[in-house]
Amino acid sequence: MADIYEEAAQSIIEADREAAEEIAGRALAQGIAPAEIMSQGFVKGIQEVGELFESGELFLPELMMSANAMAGATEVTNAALEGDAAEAKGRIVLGTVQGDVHDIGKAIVIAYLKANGYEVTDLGRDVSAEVFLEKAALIDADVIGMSALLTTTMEEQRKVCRLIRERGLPYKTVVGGAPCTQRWADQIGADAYAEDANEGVRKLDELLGR
Ligand code: B1M
Repeated sequence: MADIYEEAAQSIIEADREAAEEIAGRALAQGIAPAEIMSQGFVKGIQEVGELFESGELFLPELMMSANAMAGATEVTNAALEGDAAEAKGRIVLGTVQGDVHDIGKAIVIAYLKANGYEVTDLGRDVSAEVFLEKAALIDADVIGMSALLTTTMEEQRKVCRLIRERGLPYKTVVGGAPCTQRWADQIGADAYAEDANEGVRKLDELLGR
């Protein structure tokens, strides 16, 4: 079993999308849960790539190719997570904040929420505070979810929370992404922080009393 996790991580490090998709499919066929092959395999790979990038051993074009391989693996595992809930547990709009294009983690969170009975509207990436609020109003959302991967773009989460308070809007807020913490969520007045996709589902269940 450990071998396939190692292979998964390696396919991301080698930026081999074809291999990543094949390994994801093989893992699912072997009965490994989508969450398991993601967290024990592919995510380990992209984390290592991030570290290599940070230490200057890897450059942006290579990082982009690894991200592309990661997107391939995510598509395969997310497809296995499609939910068929008869009645939605709640309505969520979720996007990556303005100035930020990191959306791999967001795609995983969305798949988990859908698989667990939530109706999710994906706002995409580089989403401004006003667009979060407009779209939330449009679908009468219960929750606004915001993903931020850069220390510079986290501030956008604060902005959305502030506008909600200033305008007296009814939405709950959940924040996530690598630089975010519970402390940050408390500081900006977000209703919840989720470290990963599983916790995202758990926090929403708690927030909405499900
Ligand atoms: Co970028 N990048 N990147 N990058 N990139 C990071 C974030 C970085 C930490 C890498 C590093 O230096 N070690 C660093 C940020 C440093 C900082 O701010 N402190 C960085 C940088 C600097 C940059 C650029 C500025 C590089 C440049 O241009 N010089 C640039 C910025 C572009 C922009 O956004 N404006 C950039 C670009 C890119 C790519 C486009 C090449 C690519 C993204 C492709 C894409 O997403 N489509 C990329 C990637 C892949 C990364 C790393 C390597 C991996 C991110 C990832 O996908 N992780 C990343 C290093 C790292 O994070 N270790 C890095 C896997 C994913 C499953 O995890 O996204 O954390 P994550 O999501 C998790 C949880 O966080 C949580 O659940 C998810 C699933 O478990 N979660 C939520 C996330 N959102 C949530 C929302 C929720 C709940 C939970 O509810 C609302």
